Amino acid sequence: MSDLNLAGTGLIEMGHCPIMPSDGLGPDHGTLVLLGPDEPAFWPMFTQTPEYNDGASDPMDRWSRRIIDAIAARAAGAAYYPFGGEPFLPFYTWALRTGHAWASPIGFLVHDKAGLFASYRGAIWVPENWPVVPAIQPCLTCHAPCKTACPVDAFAQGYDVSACKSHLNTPQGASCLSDGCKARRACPVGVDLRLPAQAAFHMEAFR
Ligand code: B12
Ligand code: SF4
Ligand code: SF4
Repeated sequence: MSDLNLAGTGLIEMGHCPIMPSDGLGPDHGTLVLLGPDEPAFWPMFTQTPEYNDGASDPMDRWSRRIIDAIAARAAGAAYYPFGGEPFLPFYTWALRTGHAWASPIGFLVHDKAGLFASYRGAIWVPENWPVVPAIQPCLTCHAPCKTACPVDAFAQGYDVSACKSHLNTPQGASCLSDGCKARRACPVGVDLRLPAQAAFHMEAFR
């Protein structure tokens, strides 16, 4: 197996999976390496970047393209992104295929290290076949506090996005906005990795 040499990029490998013809990408063989923030070091590093400080829109997506395009060029691979508008690439499905993320009881992905704060900044395609070594799903031995932590029960049936957003716009929703989704925060996996400022940045973008 090769190494993408991610040192100093602010990113880590969140898992990798074989590419499949049904993925609809150019290449039909090789491996997709999913990249995510190297928390908790990521946030203080990101806030020093030109993209965070230039006042233009979508700073994290622009930063992701700059860094991940460079990693792909170095690896003689190709870069793919979860953002950029429809049609979205199937990152959720790819995450499941890595064996390091699963559908949690509330539907969001849970990762073996990042827990419910799993998120992906991009994926790199490399031509080699990297073996997949699955981890053990943490939910198998958990009493699932994620299921009851949402104050408006937004996960009673699927994910009620409008109930969630309405709550975020009330004074009672301040804690979700400033510290991140209470349901995601209830997950014990990766609890030491999370910085409230990073969660607040994403919640503001979501709202
Ligand atoms: C559209 C979208 C949303 C929509 C969901 C609308 C809906 N009900 O479907 C909205 C805007 C509501 C949303 C919200 C959030 N999202 Co979102 N979203 C996406 C996005 C861009 C596209 C999904 C898609 O359509 N894919 C296309 C299909 C073809 O791909 P697929 O993998 O085969 O699709 C599977 C999933 O869509 C899944 N699925 C179906 N319905 C839902 C609903 C939810 C909520 C989830 C998680 C999955 C899911 O089933 C499909 C088949 O397996 C993905 C990125 C991506 N490219 O996939 C992120 C993504 C799923 N979201 C993500 C995140 C981080 C969030 C937020 C937490 C943002 C935030 N605050 O940081 C919020 C949730 C708010 C909260 N309470 O914290 C992460 C995953 C997080 C996780 N742990 O599961 C992703 C992967 C983006 C990333 N860069 O990492 N999101
Ligand atoms: S709180 Fe427990 S059940 Fe819920 S996603 Fe985290 S590990 Fe899984
Ligand atoms: S952000 Fe708050 S209201 Fe929205 S789903 Fe999470 S816990 Fe519920």
